[in-house]
Amino acid sequence: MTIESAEVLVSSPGRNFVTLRITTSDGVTGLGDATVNGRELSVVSYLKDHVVPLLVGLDEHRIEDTWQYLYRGAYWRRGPITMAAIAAVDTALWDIKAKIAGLPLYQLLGGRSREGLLCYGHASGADLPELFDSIRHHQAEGYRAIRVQTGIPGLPNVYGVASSANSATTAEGVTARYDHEPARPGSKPVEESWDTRAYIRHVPTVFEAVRNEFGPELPLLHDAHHRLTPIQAAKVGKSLEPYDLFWLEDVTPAENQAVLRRVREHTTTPLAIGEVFNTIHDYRELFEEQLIDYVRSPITHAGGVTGLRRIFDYASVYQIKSGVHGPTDVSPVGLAAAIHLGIAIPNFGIQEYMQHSAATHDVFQTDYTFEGGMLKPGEAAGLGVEYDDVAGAAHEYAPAYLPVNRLLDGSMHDW
Ligand code: EZ4
Ligand code: CO
Repeated sequence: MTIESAEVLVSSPGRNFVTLRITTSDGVTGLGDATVNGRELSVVSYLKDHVVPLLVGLDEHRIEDTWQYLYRGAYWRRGPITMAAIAAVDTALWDIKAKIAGLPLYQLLGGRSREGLLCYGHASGADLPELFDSIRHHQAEGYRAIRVQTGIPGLPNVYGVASSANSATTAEGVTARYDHEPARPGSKPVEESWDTRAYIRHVPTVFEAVRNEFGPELPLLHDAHHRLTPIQAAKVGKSLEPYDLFWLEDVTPAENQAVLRRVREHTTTPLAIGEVFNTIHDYRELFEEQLIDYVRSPITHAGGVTGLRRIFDYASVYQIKSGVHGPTDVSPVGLAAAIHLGIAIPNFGIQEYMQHSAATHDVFQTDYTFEGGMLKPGEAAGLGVEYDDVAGAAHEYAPAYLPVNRLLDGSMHDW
């Protein structure tokens, strides 16, 4: 059998998703997620104009060879657009292979290594009462690990905090108060503000209050979202040590990896990095010098199941664990693939899970479950995701950008 066709499906059930569907000459279909939040159409073109024509006629079982063909064959290596396109092809081919085998994908990846994937959700609040309310709301939904982000006194709007702009009532009539995921429809990015000194003063007081209210056991996470210099990162890591974080994420932009040594010399707070990384090469220094504890890359942005599994195997040599990115801009296809991989690998750490909207699940019907704070794959053959063409076509692409970030004097800063 061979690959007969491949279609690039764009749908926007509240946010934009790019999905690749490959069909074999026997009529077996497979899905892959190619969504790059805020830059979606560049992957659509990469796939439609440059990848789909190459796929037709290939043996759908040759997953590794197809990966190498697209990676080495592009000549222009790495990068989020290329690696998302390769990820979509790779995931769709794994979906097809597992469907042909009549097995859920995780069985082809070695079978179960655990009962379910411990997940964390995103709690946030402009102030402490709102934050506590959000943490309780997440606990009531079953979450057993929680990311904490709050407003900072003096700053009008900050990353990770649900704001009035995105707490509007959705098409389904649900008030998405805590679904902050930030690419907002519109022709220009929203502007957020930042003051590093105010953040450094405020963040330990938040974790002290949360520990006092919720006790020592609850695993807590926090995302610094690439905003600190190494010495500032060291200071924040140190100041949070008494509150025993599960991890502190993206402390610096991490383009300068060697300097993370300085952060490590100063703090034992575990570090998670990599949601914007896309290849195994991006992790070499971080792994070999044991500069991080958790790997953040998702299947969608790191070359698919094949790319991410290789990264996790490499990480395991250094006792580094998975902590896969799972915001709502990774589609249910990308999330399902992460669940199959996460249930199978030996070095699973935690899975981020923000929960997609009902409108998103009308387009992507999934068989994974979330219960007692754990995600579990379903038992359908393949990835266990069906794409509904009618529901998908009802939501046209709408331009949307991630916010940009400025310091109080107007300078551009990392978002
Ligand atoms: O900003 O997914 O840990 N989660 C994050 C996310 C990212 C968005 C970018 O598309 O940092 O909120
Ligand atoms: Co993050």
